[in-house]
Amino acid sequence: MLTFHSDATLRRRALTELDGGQLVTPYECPERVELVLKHVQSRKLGEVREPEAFGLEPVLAVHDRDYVEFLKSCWDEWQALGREGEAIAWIWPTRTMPGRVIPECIDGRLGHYSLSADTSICEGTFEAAEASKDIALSAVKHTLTNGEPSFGLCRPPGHHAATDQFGGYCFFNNAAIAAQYALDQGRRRVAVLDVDFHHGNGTQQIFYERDDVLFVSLHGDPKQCFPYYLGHADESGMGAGMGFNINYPMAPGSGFDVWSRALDDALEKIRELGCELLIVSLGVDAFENDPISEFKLTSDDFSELGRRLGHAGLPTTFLMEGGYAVEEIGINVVNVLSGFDSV
Ligand code: FKS
Ligand code: ZN
Repeated sequence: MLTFHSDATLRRRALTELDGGQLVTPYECPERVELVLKHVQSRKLGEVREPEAFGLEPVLAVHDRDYVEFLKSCWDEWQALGREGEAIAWIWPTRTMPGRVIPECIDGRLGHYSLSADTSICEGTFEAAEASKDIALSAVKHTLTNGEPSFGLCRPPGHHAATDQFGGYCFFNNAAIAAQYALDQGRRRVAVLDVDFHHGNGTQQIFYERDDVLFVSLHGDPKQCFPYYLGHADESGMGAGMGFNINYPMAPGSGFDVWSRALDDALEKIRELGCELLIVSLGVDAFENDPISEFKLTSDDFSELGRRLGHAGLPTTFLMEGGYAVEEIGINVVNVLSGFDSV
């Protein structure tokens, strides 16, 4: 299977993440990419290619222009003010203070355009996010033109990014951008299957009222797990999108027995609803030793996941999302991809 990768994804090296009341070195670090790449190469998965540059047009097909402009200028504005640390939101429009007017001050805009305080904006963030979406677009373009599966080694990840909000380590929603691109290239219905431990709230929000993208997510129950405020089983879409959003929240501690039943059900729905392309939001943080997640999948379970995806028989693009048990993320990602290729 072809892998798309760019060193530009390494340009974001954030120093701070708010975690348990402390500022820690972020879990979502550039070493993640290097580890996955190492295993892609050592296990001879296939050729590694540089992405093509697609510009911002496909980004603007799913994200608001003011949001993209904010991401582009935020770090320079922050630095021009002489702020010492990284740009982190600390106040938000909330239920009692909905924020009718977008503030002018950078602190107010950081809250407006974000959903969590775990994600700083720093030097290189915008450039890495641009590379990440180019990787996703190059991977999906390859699958669309050649019918072959592909793997986009995206970083930063994307599935928490909504039309105009960043957070959960995500800035551009790579899977949503790739799905929209496939529609613009003539596909009529695309499935995004999100197997990351965390609910893909951004992807859900972007397509919630549409029937041309089926969003299906397996994740930790938001009653206990990030992002807490979206991802419940009764969120099934709205208007034309009714029935085209399917959530499988599962209790922390769930293993492959429970998880794979949800997977089989998800694949059945994807088949029934006539999807022409499968985009997999491939987080491997459902792994038993992941430091920030709570499912119990083993490395062998990831191979079985790959095989079951292969049996679905659809043109498939894999896009990297989360996964933090650093040494094992490469093993688990390549297990999925080789399991898929073995079918
Ligand atoms: C406290 C933990 C805050 C929340 C987890 C973010 C998960 C991100 C992810 C993605 F794929 F997007 F990377 N962080 N500091 O794994 O879903
Ligand atoms: Zn995750």
